[in-house]
Amino acid sequence: MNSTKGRNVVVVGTQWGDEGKGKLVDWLTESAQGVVRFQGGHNAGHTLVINGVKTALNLIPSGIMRPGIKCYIGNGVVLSTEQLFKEIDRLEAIGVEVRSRLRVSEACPLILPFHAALDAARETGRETAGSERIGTTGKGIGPAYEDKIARRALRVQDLKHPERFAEKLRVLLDLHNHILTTYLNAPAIDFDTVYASAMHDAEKLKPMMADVSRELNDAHQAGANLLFEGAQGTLLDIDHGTYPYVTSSNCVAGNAAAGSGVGPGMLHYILGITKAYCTRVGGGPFPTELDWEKPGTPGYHMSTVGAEKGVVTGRSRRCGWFDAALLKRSAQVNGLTGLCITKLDVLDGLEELLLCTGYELDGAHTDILPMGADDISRCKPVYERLEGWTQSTVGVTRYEDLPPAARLYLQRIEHVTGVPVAIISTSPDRDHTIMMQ
Ligand code: 2SA
Ligand code: MG
Repeated sequence: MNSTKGRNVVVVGTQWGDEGKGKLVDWLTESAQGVVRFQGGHNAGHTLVINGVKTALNLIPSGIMRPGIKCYIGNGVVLSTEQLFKEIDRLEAIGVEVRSRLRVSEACPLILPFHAALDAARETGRETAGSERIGTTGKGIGPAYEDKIARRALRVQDLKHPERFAEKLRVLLDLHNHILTTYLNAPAIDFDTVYASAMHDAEKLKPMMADVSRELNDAHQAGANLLFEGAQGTLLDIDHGTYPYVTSSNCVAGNAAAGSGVGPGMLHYILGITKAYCTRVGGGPFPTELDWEKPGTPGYHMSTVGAEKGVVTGRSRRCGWFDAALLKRSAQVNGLTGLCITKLDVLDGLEELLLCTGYELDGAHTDILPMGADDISRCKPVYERLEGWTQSTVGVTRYEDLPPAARLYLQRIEHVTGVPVAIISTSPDRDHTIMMQ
């Protein structure tokens, strides 16, 4: 996949996030020299387990856990310097050197305290108006991207110029304080506090500020293997997801190029990280959702055995059967080269497995997830029944050692989605991974 020089891999989530991208990026980093984040922000929660020790990352690329690997935060990421330094301190406290290895694009839009305030107030506003909450992480991601698109955002490069920063901040804060106090019934944010804290972080960030686009292109020219680490998942993509129940960035593979400043020709292998069942945190339609709160049910099994809790917010994730028709959409919009099936071991012990191969929508059959929440919420899944397996698959590292029913399950996924399974993960541990030939 990336063992040849100059071969770059994009790792994307194919469902609603939390497919296990962090583990795979860390694992693939063995044959890479650089890891790049290209969208999202500290709403991401990437968990890695190395020698039994668990580390959760939000903003910093998962490659940081391997000594010597360069890590890049591309222009497509919305950056909170406050969160970045919290994460750096946390990592440095456990002996991981970050500052000398991390490069942050000067073009990243900043997440500032009023973004989180707007995020929270908008969610409350939706509820008050009788709409369902989006179920955001409350980190200010959406409002920060709104400022970027409206061409008024403060960016990392503005931190180098205190006067320019103050001027732009004043305008932005006036606008948002007006919205907060007039329409959202929330208190105003104080200019001096935001400014002082940004200027304090600016000094610490300066040595890491970089022209990431240029550095990535140079590294590629020099023969480096790069890994592009997606956050969230395809069905949370602002265009291709279950709109409006989505995040505010493009999570699909194509954005690895735009969100980091490289050409699409530099993306050689698109690896779709896919959980062996489905989960979703936050609101929005989920055709194969099960009752995951009732003990003794398959949904409860997935929720408890899979420890399905949000890394950032601690919210319970909703659980359901594998949706191959959703995967078909994902394969299409990402141009997937191969799948990596994660958490297969969570299904151990389930008597029967249901696999969604299409839907009934308004009296007609469709074999691919339609676009947008309104149509998706009317989809009734059509299932194929498969036998489960009783043996444990935890820690299996050879395909031949998987129970025949587990192999059949994987083969059905390949067949229905049309994408080959390249990797199988059988526990959160770095080494519990099957690589297909
Ligand atoms: P936001 O905060 O504006 O990006 O929220 C919009 C939607 O995107 C979903 N979202 C996520 N879904 C899964 N995992 C995410 N990261 C954390 C994790 C989430 C957590 O890894 O567990 O801890 O709750 C993530 N980030 C955003 C979100 O739920 C909304 O549906
Ligand atoms: Mg996560």
